[in-house]
Amino acid sequence: MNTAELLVRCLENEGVRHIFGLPGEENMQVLEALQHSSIQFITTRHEQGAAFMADVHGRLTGRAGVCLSTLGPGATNLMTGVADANLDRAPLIAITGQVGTDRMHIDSHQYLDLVAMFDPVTKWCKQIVRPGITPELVRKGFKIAQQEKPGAVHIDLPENIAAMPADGAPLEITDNNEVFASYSSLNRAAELISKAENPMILVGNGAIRAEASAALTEFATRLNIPVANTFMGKGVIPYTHPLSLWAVGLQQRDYISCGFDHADLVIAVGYDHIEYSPKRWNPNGTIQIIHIGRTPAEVDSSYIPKVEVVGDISDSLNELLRRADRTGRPTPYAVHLRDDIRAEYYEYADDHGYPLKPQKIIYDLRQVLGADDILISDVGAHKMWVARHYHCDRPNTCLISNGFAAMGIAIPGAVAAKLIYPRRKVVAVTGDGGFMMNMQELETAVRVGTPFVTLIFNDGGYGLIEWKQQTHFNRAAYVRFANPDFIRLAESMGLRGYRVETAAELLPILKEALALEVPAVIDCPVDYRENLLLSQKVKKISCVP
Ligand SMILES: Cc1ncc(C[n+]2csc(CCOP(=O)(O)OP(=O)(O)O)c2C)c(N)n1
Ligand SMILES: [Mg+2]
Repeated sequence: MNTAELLVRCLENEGVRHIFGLPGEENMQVLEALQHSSIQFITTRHEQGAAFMADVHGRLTGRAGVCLSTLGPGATNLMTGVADANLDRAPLIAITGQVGTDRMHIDSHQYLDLVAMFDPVTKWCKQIVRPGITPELVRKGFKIAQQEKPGAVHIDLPENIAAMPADGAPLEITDNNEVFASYSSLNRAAELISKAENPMILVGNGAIRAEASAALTEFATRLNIPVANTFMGKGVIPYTHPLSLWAVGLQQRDYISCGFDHADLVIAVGYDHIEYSPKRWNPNGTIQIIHIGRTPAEVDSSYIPKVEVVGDISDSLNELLRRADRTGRPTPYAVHLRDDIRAEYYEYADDHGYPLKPQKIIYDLRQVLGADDILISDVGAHKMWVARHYHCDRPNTCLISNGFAAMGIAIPGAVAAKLIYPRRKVVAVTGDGGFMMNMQELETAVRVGTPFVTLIFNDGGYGLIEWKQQTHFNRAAYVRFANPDFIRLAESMGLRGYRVETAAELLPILKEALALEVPAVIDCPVDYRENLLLSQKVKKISCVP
């Protein structure tokens, strides 16, 4: 056995079923070892695609997704997806090939110090400097990547070490690091909850990772406290629940801001500042805060919790339920607010405008996707509309990159989602800009047999930036471009392509495309005049007392 083979055994031991990557001379030993393994190697068309696939794999399963590149340019290509996993708190292991240890000290073809390079975009990075340390290094890497808050880990394998004889075996996995909140923190929090006039719950991605949906829904229902969730907290409580105030996170005021205006206590559950700064909802620091999470609160002048309840989230919520009492305390403002938010959602259900309004596209998408189906959003104006208008019944059914927010994640992400859940419908929603960043992975999708639908919001430009430029400068610059014929492009790679010519066509096209056994691309012209109209509308929101 050589080091590469031992590495592969260690990956099998961690339960790895897929590795996403691109071959190179310096990772050939690993590829060779994978031939004798139960792990499926998915060859991608760009290392960035491989990293995004591992990123989404990690986010959907809670177990680290694994990607592989060669040294130098392969590794630099990998970085964006690795950074995305790190800031989106998705467990990921990035493995890179490297020159031999005999030529790192001199000018060497394609050599870059990859451990130094990955340091700022990972939780931990190490080189395998001796064959025998592989089992410890891999176990430690997975442990760090998967523990709260999860993120990316980089392992560098020099080619001469990879080929050396290796002894040893994978280590036993004993990840058992449960943490429970103290009774004193629970008692103090319960007292605040019992006394508050207008409490509100703000849920973030930590609650999704902790699988705390059931406990949270029970907590909110029994105490009658309304719930808003961040983009990455979607589905933590069913959107049909009478206390659900849907998503918060538009970087300007929105209906939900009225909820915060009324609130005297925010119970933040698994909330992560990276998504939506507390300065946005508590600018003066006047709202009392209870922090409930698996890790202590981040420091922020707008986020100074009265109590930090640090431990397993479901356990904390269940314990709080036994201690807090809000009998006979209704939350009338939440009812008005919910009516306003819902009215706006249904306003566009039958809109016939062409190009289609973003609200209408997303309304139709919700009609064709079931509770367990998965939407993966790219980054741009379309993401804002997905976040605001696509509502979920269950966690992890709408994935939005809102920590790193990298364009280009949706298509590779959809490949990973479909590999994990072949029976669920998967839709990648993307802008025309983000589509062109990683559309080469559509060939990967055809080759590995992951039929999903890519829905392009076609506006001929970098819509979100145009929206912001118009808001700040009253004009736009350098944001327009020309697109290829997306249908012919898709067909040339073996996919089906559709172009939406009227608003009424979208629904039947979506249904047809989702029933196919090959991936499909839908080119949907979008009316982004709605972007500025939304900005104007939210400015005028006045909060009814
Ligand atoms: C990799 C990357 N580059 C640049 C940005 C900055 N950025 C955010 S949204 C956006 C425009 C997105 O355009 P498009 O994909 O067409 O989506 P649209 O906004 O038009 O819906 C840009 C350039 C980013 N988030 N990620
Ligand atoms: Mg665009």
